Amino acid sequence: MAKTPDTVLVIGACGQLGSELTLALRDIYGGANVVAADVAPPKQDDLRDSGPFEHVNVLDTKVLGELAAKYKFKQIYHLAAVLSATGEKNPKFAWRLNMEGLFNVLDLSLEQQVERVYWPSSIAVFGPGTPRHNTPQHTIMDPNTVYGISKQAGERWCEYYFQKHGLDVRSLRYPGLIGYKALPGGGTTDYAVDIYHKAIEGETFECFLSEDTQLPMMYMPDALKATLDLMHAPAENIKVRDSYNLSAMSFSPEEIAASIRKYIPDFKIVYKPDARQQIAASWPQSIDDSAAQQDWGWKPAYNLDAMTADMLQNLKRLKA
Ligand code: AKB
Repeated sequence: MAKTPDTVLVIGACGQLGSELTLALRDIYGGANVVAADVAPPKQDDLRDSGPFEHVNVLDTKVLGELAAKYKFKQIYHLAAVLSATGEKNPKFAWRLNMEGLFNVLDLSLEQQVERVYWPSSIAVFGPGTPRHNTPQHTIMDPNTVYGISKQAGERWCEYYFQKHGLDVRSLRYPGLIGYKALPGGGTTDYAVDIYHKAIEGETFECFLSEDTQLPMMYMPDALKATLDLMHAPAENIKVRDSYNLSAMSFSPEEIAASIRKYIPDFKIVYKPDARQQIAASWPQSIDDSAAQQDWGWKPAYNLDAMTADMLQNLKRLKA
């Protein structure tokens, strides 16, 4: 007998990660089986035209319940969150959206017997007391942004729902994510996306971090691969039930600028660090992801120069 395809819900489907992950999931499960949900409709034609969209605020449990009754989801990817820099502007709202949103999804998943849940964590769970180089999977975690605090608490709740209720919830601690299809919003690592856009437009880039601020980063195709590999791994391989460290590359603004100059020699960057500098200074510079390598075979494909070549080529094509 043919297997019924999984129905999948992506909450936060129009964001930087969501818009690409939704398309990748539609390739796997079929467009009609992957419901994109967000507070505003998709801007990208391919996302709008490839499957259903539902207007959803993750704080609205009534709408979430109606949606689950209508589609009978087997998997939920809950990506909606207020990121690090925006969170500092309205900490109470960031806490409410990030925590209450997670509880709503976890409880809905239990009620509706959803088989598998994905929820992203971040390097923001680490703080000034964390070892900054090759940060281990288990170590001191003293986040000092509301975003980081909500991600750390969320990790504990994911593990709790797994231990107490058997809910198969899985998570990755993403570094800064870089892609050409959608812009990020409100993060400390966003500069590493904006810089490519300015370079292509022939403009000088004003960087809000200082030139030597090293941060862990990842190109979007690797982030998609990691997410799907984690979600498709057999449950017995998933040994970490709070969130996996995940790593691909680390670089500073001056290093990404040098990488861009290999293709655009007259590219210019100036440095005007702002409040985001302090957030970046509290985060790790590099991450030890050996648990992800061992448990489900994680291996990134892109380094800085490979990412730069691909980003510039695709942005040139899109802006032509
Ligand atoms: C941010 O900068 O807030 C995010 C993150 C590292 O989680 N990109």
